[in-house]
Amino acid sequence: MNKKIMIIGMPMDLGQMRRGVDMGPSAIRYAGIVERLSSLNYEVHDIGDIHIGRPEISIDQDSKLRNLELIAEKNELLANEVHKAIENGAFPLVFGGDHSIAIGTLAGVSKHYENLGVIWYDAHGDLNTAETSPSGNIHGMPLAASLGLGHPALTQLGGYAPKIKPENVVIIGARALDEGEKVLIKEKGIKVYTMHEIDLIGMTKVIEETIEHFRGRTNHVHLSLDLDGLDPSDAPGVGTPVIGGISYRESHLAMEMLAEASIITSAEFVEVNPILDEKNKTAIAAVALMGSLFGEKLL
Ligand code: NNH
Ligand code: MN
Ligand code: MN
Ligand code: MN
Repeated sequence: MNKKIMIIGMPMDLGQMRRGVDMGPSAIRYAGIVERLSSLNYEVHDIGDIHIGRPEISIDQDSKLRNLELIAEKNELLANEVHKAIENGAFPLVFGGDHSIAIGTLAGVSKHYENLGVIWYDAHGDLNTAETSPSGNIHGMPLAASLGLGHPALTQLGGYAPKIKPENVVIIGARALDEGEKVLIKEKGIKVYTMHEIDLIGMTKVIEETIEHFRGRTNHVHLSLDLDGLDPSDAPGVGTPVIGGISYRESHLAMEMLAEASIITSAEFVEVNPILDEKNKTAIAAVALMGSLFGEKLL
C-alpha cells in the first residue's frame, strides 16, 4: 500500500435533498481518521475541504436536474485536487458529501489509469440518467456519468469521457435498483453482487471473485463506498437508508481482504449525514472500515 495518503474533504450536499451530508468530512475527521491512519505508519496529509460555500439551489431548465451546473463546477475543483494528489505520489482519500462527488473523484483518478477498476459499494446502483431518474437527484447518477452516460455537463467533466469501462466495474450491496438501472446493468453486462448473492455465497467469496475479476485487467482499483451500502442498524446516518444491508462485520471482512490483495489505489467514503446519525456512529464506522482498508490488524 502507498504509504502517503492525501485526505480531501468534499462537503457538498447538492446531489440530493437531505441537508447535513455536507458535514460528513468533519464528522469523519472528528471520529479520528488522521490519528487512526497515522498510527498505522502512514504519512497523512489533510488538505482540508474543497470550497463549496453556500450556493443557491437551482434547477437546470432543460434537463430538470437539480444543481447540475454547480455540481459540475465543484467537481472540477475536486478532480484537480485528486489529480494533484496522485501526481504527488499519494493515495487520494476523499470524504463526502453526497455520492455526486464521485464524478469529480473519478475524473481525477481516471486521468492517470487507462483501465481503472471501480468497486461501487452501495445499496443503490447510481446508474440513473436524467431520463431514468425517479428523483432528479444527481447522487443517483455518478456511476452512469463516469461510464459516459447522461448529461454532458457531468460526463464531460475534465474534458473527456468515459472515465471508466463497464467491464471494470463491480457493484456490491445493491438492493434498491430503479428500473432503468436494471436495464442498463443487463445491457452493459455490469458485474453486480446484490444482497441476494452476498447472502447466498457470503462476503468472502464475493470479494475473492471481485479480486479475481480485476487480476490481469488492472492494478488500479478505486473504492467508492456509500455508507448506505451498510445496514441502517450499523450506519443510520445516511439520507436514503435501505433495510437488509451489508453488516458492519461483513464490511470489515471486505476491507481486510482488499487490503490483503493490495489492489485499492484510491477511495472515497460518502453519504455520511451527521444530522441523521446517532452519536456519530456512521462516521465512526467509516473510520473503522478505513482502518481495515489500510491494513489494521486485530492482533
Ligand atoms: N436511485 C435513487 C435515485 O436515483 C436513489 C439514489 N440514492 C442514493 N444512491 N443514495 O446511492 O434517486
Ligand atoms: Mn498526471
Ligand atoms: Mn451512492
Ligand atoms: Mn446509496
